[in-house]
Amino acid sequence: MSADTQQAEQVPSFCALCVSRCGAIASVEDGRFTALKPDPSHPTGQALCIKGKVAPELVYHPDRLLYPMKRTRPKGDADPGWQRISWDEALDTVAKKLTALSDRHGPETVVFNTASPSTSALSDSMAWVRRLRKAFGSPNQSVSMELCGWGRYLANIYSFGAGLPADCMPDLENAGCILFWGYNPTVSRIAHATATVAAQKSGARLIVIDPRFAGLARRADHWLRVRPGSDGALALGLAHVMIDRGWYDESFVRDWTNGPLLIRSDSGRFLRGQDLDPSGSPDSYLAWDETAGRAVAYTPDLGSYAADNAELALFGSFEVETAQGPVTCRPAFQLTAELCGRYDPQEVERLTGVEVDKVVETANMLWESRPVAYMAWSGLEQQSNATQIARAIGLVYALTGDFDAKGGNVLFPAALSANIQGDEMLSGEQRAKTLGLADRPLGPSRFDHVTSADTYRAILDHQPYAVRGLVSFGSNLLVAHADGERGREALRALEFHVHVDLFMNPSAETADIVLPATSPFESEGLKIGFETSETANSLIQLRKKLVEPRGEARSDVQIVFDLACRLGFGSAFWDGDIDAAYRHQLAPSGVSLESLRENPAGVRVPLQTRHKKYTERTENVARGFATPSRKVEFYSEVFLEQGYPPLPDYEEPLVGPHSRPDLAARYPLILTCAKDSLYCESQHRGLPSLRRRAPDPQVDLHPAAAAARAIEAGDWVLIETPNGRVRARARFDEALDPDVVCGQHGWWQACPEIDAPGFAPFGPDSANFNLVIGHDHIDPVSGSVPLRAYVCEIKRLEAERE
Ligand SMILES: Nc1nc2c(c(=O)[nH]1)N[C@H]1C(S)=C(S)[C@@H](COP(=O)(O)OP(=O)(O)OC[C@H]3O[C@@H](n4cnc5c(=O)[nH]c(N)nc54)[C@H](O)[C@@H]3O)O[C@H]1N2
Ligand SMILES: Nc1nc2c(c(=O)[nH]1)N[C@H]1C(S)=C(S)[C@@H](COP(=O)(O)OP(=O)(O)OC[C@H]3O[C@@H](n4cnc5c(=O)[nH]c(N)nc54)[C@H](O)[C@@H]3O)O[C@H]1N2
Ligand code: SF4
Ligand SMILES: [Mo]
Repeated sequence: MSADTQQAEQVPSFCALCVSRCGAIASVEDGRFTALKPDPSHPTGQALCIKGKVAPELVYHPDRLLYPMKRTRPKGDADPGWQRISWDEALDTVAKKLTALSDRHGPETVVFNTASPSTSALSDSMAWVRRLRKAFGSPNQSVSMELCGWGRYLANIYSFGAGLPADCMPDLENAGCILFWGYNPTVSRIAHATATVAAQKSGARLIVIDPRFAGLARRADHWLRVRPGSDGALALGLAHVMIDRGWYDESFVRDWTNGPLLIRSDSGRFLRGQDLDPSGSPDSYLAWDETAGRAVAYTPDLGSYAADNAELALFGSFEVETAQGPVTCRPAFQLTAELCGRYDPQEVERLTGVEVDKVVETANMLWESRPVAYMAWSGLEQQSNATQIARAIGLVYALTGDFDAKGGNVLFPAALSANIQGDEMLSGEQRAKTLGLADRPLGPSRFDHVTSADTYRAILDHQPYAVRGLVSFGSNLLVAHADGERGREALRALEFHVHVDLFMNPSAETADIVLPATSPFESEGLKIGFETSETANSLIQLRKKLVEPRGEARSDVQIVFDLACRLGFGSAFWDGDIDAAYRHQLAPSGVSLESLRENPAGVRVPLQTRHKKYTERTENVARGFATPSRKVEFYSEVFLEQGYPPLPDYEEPLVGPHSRPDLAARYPLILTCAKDSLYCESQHRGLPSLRRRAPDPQVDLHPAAAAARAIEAGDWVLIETPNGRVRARARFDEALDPDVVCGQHGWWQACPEIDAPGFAPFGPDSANFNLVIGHDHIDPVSGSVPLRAYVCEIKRLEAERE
C-alpha cells in the first residue's frame, strides 16, 4: 500500500449513479474524492462497474454546471447568453414565475419532469420532488415511465394487483431457475449480475431471452434469440407448451387465479350472480362445479366459493341457465388455453425465430427447475405492444405458481418509514386533470405519470389544456425520447422552464433558468432498503457527503426544500429543515438520523420475509390479490371495458416487417437498441476514461448483413428509417440474426480531453438515435414507444454522400 493510499480516508458509501446502488468504499484525500472501490460487506457491494470506479472524473469534470444561470437571449437563438446569477435571484425568479402560472392558469399547467432514478441519483430526491409537485397542485410528472417502468411495475398490476417483476423482486439467492427477459444486468444492474452468478454456482438454471448474445446469455442454460418485439408470441407459446403438457401448478391456477371463473360467450363478460337471478349479487362470479354439474358462486369479498368441496372446472364449455335463458359459458382458463393454443411451437418459431426444440426445452426447464425468479426490463418496455407482452409473461409466471414463493418473485419486507410523497396534498379534482388520462385511462396517467408525447401535445396543441411551465430535475427529453424535433419545438414554446442538472445537456439549453446540482458524492443521500433481497432491504444507509459541492451546486433535495419555502409551502417542508424531514421519514423505522450519521455503512433493521402472503387470512378471509376478483387475473374485464383485448393476445410490432410489408423492401432490417456498460443513457460521454474505451456511437450488425451492403467493421454508416437518419459506426456481431441490427442512444456530449467530438442533437450529422423513431404507433394502453422493434436500413455513409 502506498503512503498516499494509507493517508486517504476510507468512507463506507454507495454509488448512486444507477439502479444497482452498489455498496462501495470511497477514498477521500485532502478534501478530494479520489477513488471508489467495491465493499463486499455491503449487500450490493460485490463489484463496481467502470462508471463507479471512475466517479471522481464525473465529480471534477470541467464542464460541470457550477452556478445558477439565466438566459438573456431568446429561445432558439444559437447563443442563449447565459448569465450567472445568485441562488436568491434564481429561486425568487422560479418561485415568482411558477406562482404566476399557477394563479393565472392553474397548477396543472406546470409539468414536473425528472431523470429516471434508474439512471441517476434522482433516487435520493424523487419522493421529495413528488411532494413538491403535489404541494404545488400539479398532477403531471414525467419520468420516462412509458419507456422504463410500465412493463416492470404497472402493467401487471392489472393481473396480479402488484408490481411484477420489479416490486416483487426475483429472489435470486433461492431461485431454482432464473429467467431474464429483455434484461441484461451485467450492464444495467451489476448487483443482480453478481447475485445470478452466485446462484448459478449453487445450482440455479438460467434462461436469457434476448436478440443479442450479451452479458449473462453466455452463461445461460438456454439463450433464446427472439426477434425484437415478438416476445408476446414467445410467452404465449411457452404457456401453450406448459398447459398442453400439464407443466403448470394446477392448484394455484384453480385456487388463486380467475381461471375457473365463467365467461359468457355472448358478451365476453364474467357471469355474475345477478345474471342467474335478478335479485342475485352483481359482484359475485360463477365457476363450474364438475361434481355437482352446476355453477357455483364465488364472492370476492369472502375470497371463497359457495361450495367448499366444489371441483372447479378449468376447461370446457357449459350451458348455464340465466334469467334471460341459456348462455354458453367457458372458464377463463379455457379461453386462456385457447389463445395459447394458437401459438404452438411451430408457429412460435415462425413468428419469433426461436426454434421449436428451444421453446419446448425452455418450457420444461421453467417447470422442472422451479422455483422460477424472473426479471424483464427495457427489451420489453419499449415496444408498441409492451402491455400485453408484460401480461403474457405474467401468464407464464402464474403457471409456475411461484408468485411470492421462496426463490420466486417475492415482495420482500421493507423497513417501516413514513410516506413523504404528499399524496394527501393533491385533490381528486386535480388528479383527474392528469395528462393522458382521457386517451389511455389504464395507462401511466392512472398511476401518477405522464408521457413525454402527452406533455409535448399539451404544450404545442393545448390538448387537453395548455401546459406552460416545466420544472426538470435532470433528464434529457430531446435525446432520451422519440420525436425530438417536436420536443424541441415544445420546449421552446414553454413560457417558463427551469432545469436542474450537473451538465448543460441539449434539453437544458432551452431553459430559462439552469440550476447546478451536486453529484451524489457531494451530498448526503438517504436510502431505505437496497431492494434486491431481504438482507439488502434490511439496510438503511445515509450516504455521507464525501466532499464539498463543486462551485455553488446544491443537492436536488436541498433545491426542492429551498423552492418549496419560496413557493410558500414551508410548513409542508419542515420549514426547509431537511434533517427534520428525514427524522419524520425515519421515525417508524426506529432508526435515528444520529445513528445513521455515526454509522456511514448503514444500520440494519430486522426483517422477516413471509412468503405467499396472498394466502394469509384475516377473520378467515384470505388476503388474495389486489384485483377486482381478488385472484390473479388471466382474463381482465377491466381491459375489456376499455376496449382492449381482455387476454394478453399477441400483436405484431406496429412498425415491424409483418405489420408494415409496404416498408419492408426499403427498410428490410429490424432496429433495436441496448444500453452501454460504459454510459448511463445520455450521460458520461464526457468522461475520458470511459470515452477512450468507446469513442463513437455504434450499431451492431451481422457480418453477412454488412457484406451485402459493402460495409466494413468500423465504417461510418447511416441508420435510416421512415422517420429519419442518424449516424453510427458499424460493429460486427456474428451472434445477431442477420435481419436485426442494434444501435445505441444517448450520443451528444463531447470529451475535449481526448479530442472526442460531440454530436449535434439534430440535423444531418446527428447521432441522436431517437430521431429515427416515430411517435405515431405506440402501445395503446401505456403509450410506450417502439424504440426496440422498428424497420430500418443501414447504408455506408460515404456511399450516401456521393
Ligand atoms: N450501464 C448502464 N446501466 C444502466 C443504464 C444505462 O444506460 N447504462 N440505464 C438504467 C436504466 S434507466 C434502465 S431502464 C436499466 C435497463 O436495463 P436493461 O433492461 O437491462 O437494459 P437494456 O440493455 O436497454 O435492455 C436489455 C436487453 O434487452 C435486449 N432487447 C432489445 N430488444 C429486445 C426485444 O425486442 N426483446 C427482448 N426480449 N430483448 C430485447 C437488449 O439486447 C438488451 O440486452 O438499466 C439501468 N442501468
Ligand atoms: N433509444 C432508446 N431511448 C431510450 C432508452 C433506450 O434504451 N433506447 N432508454 C429509455 C430509458 S429506460 C430511460 S429511463 C430514459 C432516460 O432518460 P433520462 O432520465 O432523461 O436520462 P438521461 O438521458 O441519462 O439524462 C439524465 C440527465 O440528468 C442529469 N442528472 C444525472 N444525475 C442527476 C442528479 O442526480 N440530479 C440532477 N438534477 N440531474 C442529474 C444528467 O446529467 C443528464 O443530463 O431514456 C429512454 N430512452
Ligand atoms: S453499476 Fe456502476 S454506476 Fe451503477 S451503482 Fe454500481 S458502480 Fe455505480
Ligand atoms: Mo430506464
